[in-house]
Amino acid sequence: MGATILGIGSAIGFASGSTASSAESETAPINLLTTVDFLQDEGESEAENICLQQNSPNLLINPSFEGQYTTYVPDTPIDDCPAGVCTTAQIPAGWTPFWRSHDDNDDPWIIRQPEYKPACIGTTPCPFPNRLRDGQEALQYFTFFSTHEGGAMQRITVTQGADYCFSGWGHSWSADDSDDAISGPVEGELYQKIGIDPTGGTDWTSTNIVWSDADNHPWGRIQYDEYGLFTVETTAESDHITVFVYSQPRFAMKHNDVYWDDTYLAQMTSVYTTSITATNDIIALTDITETVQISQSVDFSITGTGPLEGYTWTATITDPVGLTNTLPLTPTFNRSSGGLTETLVISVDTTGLITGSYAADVLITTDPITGDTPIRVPIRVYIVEEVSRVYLPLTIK
Ligand SMILES: [Ca+2]
Ligand SMILES: [Ca+2]
Repeated sequence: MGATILGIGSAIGFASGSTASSAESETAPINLLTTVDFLQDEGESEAENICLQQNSPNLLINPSFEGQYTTYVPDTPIDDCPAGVCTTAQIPAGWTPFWRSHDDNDDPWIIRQPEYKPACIGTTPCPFPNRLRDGQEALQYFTFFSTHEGGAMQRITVTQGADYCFSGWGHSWSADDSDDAISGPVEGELYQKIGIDPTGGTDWTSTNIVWSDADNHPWGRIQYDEYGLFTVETTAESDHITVFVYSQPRFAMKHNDVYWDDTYLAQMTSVYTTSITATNDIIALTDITETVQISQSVDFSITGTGPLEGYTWTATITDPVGLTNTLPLTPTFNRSSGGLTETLVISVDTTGLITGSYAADVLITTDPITGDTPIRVPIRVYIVEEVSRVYLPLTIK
């Protein structure tokens, strides 16, 4: 009398599903200001600020450049600041200024140390309301009849491997006249950008830094006279990251003034959704004298928005849930881990098994974890003395 195997197996195909776009790189309409003979990007609207859509607290200290501004005292003395005190750099709490020092071999108007100050000069209401976006102060720095390369930075503790989004609002006033407080008609081609060093370094010249607006110009984009949104995203490669606001004008102007306000650093929420449809149905019926590879396609899909590169899964065998009087089963995998398009095939070898109920669960864990994972796939094998019933669907691959 030959024993009969009623078997269940599973094969899991990982489909990439809809791989939604990552960072929106939509370019806002180009407008020509009537007073400035230069094209500029209006920037994204607040509604498009992806950092605000992450359900994350703002991780920055003093993100709106508020409160008392104090004299910058570098940790190690620098030549630009006699006696180690930078009296012309008045800085809000939480932020550290940076700039390229003047090279004495250059003309005197080339790359000077900017002066830093509160845009509203500590006065409420702000006497220059167009320079304020949020709260009661904004960061202002400028060079007079000269150019600069500089900005401010902040280093923050984060979770290594998580994605972060940094946004900030900025604009500038670049003009060779003081007839009004708007840029042009002669202007200095003043660029702005923001960045993240995913390694947590504080060298603002580091090539590790991921910059916004890099597709426009290495120095960023021009954002004259009214606040525009700058955003950048990256994955933390350390337990710290450093954020930067940056500017550089090409030409010396009487006014090369830069304003920053209302920044936000968010840990980006995983917006993947995963789903798996596995069945407990018996899918094969065979005699023990036949050696069969029992498998079943199980649909596993990942959908949603967000960066999907680097998404991986790992499969492990674990004890079954909710069963008693079963014997342990040891399924085998074609691979125990993989990426989006790599298929997991679970196989069960029934050779030599005596009659009885066998069970194991396979746990599939994804990285990053999504809302529906880990996923538990039950594997059940019943070996009986003889065939008494046939279950459908019958699928043998
Ligand atoms: Ca502010
Ligand atoms: Ca002007």
